[in-house]
Amino acid sequence: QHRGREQQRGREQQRGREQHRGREQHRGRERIVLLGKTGVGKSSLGNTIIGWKAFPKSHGPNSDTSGRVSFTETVHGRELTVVDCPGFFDTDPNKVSNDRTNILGRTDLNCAPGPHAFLLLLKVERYTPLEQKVIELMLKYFSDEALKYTTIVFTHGANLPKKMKIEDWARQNDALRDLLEKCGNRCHVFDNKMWRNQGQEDYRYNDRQVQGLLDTIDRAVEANGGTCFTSDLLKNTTLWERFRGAPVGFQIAAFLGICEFVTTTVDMATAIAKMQNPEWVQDNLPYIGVLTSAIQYLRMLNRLYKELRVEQNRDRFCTIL
Ligand SMILES: Nc1nc2c(ncn2[C@@H]2O[C@H](COP(=O)(O)OP(=O)(O)O)[C@@H](O)[C@H]2O)c(=O)[nH]1
Ligand SMILES: [Mg+2]
Repeated sequence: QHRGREQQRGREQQRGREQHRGREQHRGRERIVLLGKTGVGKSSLGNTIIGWKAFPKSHGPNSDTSGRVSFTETVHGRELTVVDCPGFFDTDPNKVSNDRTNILGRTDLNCAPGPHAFLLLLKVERYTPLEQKVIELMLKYFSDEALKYTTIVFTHGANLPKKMKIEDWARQNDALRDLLEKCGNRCHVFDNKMWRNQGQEDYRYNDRQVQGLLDTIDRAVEANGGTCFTSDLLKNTTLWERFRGAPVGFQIAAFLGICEFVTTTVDMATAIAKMQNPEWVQDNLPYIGVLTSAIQYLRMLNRLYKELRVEQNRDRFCTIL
């Protein structure tokens, strides 16, 4: 019995050490990506987090892409790399591909092998249908996997009614509530201008919110098995697993591609057989007939698919994270 207890204690110690080591590993360096419309306060939040004016403020409504995009600083005992992604979510859907190279380029360069957290920035303001549209757009961009790493951060916290917590404020709006739930209800509020100094309330003080935010990120990273986010392409999955995880449209297209290959081959085989041995073709006409109908059917499917693709290109939304 005594030995049993010893073994149990040994196991617990081992588990504790492993957990500790896991935490240490990602505490070593956390990579955070800031996302949101121009003017929402990304650069300001970056500065609030790292504690000095590193990121330049944007002037005017045009998205600014100049200036350094990442800074590394020790904050509350963690080494943080904060990456600013200017101009994301400002643009119309037609520019999605530009944004895509923009964000993936930046996160790849500064965030290898991947970020630990996406901070999706929104303002505390009245939500008009236009803002709701932006939220819908954000949800379109983010895969479920990326949402597991996402925390919503509200800026302009001074607009938050007195004594109200940000969660309660956000839940009043359907689109925000939906977004919040998809992000595991992770959300924080800052006011990059007004909450710089400790006030009467801890809640309305940026430094406290930074601490809370970093804890939230830690918890999310832990829940995600201590790993950072990597896009599906980087994951070590078999071709079959990838195919199974692909959108249905892709699966159908791939299937039709294989069909097209088979139909061409059967067409060719029949033509060769006709040349080499017309009698054999005559004898097997019923079978060849069945094959030919099947081919025609597949061709029709393929035509349908091509039309579908034109339709798809018209609306070029895609999940990019
Ligand atoms: N009152 C207030 N102003 C803010 C806040 N965050 C940013 N700003 C201001 O909003 C403007 C745009 O901020 P910036 O950080 O450059 O936005 P970015 O384009 O998302 O990087 C600047 O004039 C900031 O001073 C905030 O929380 N409260
Ligand atoms: Mg900026």
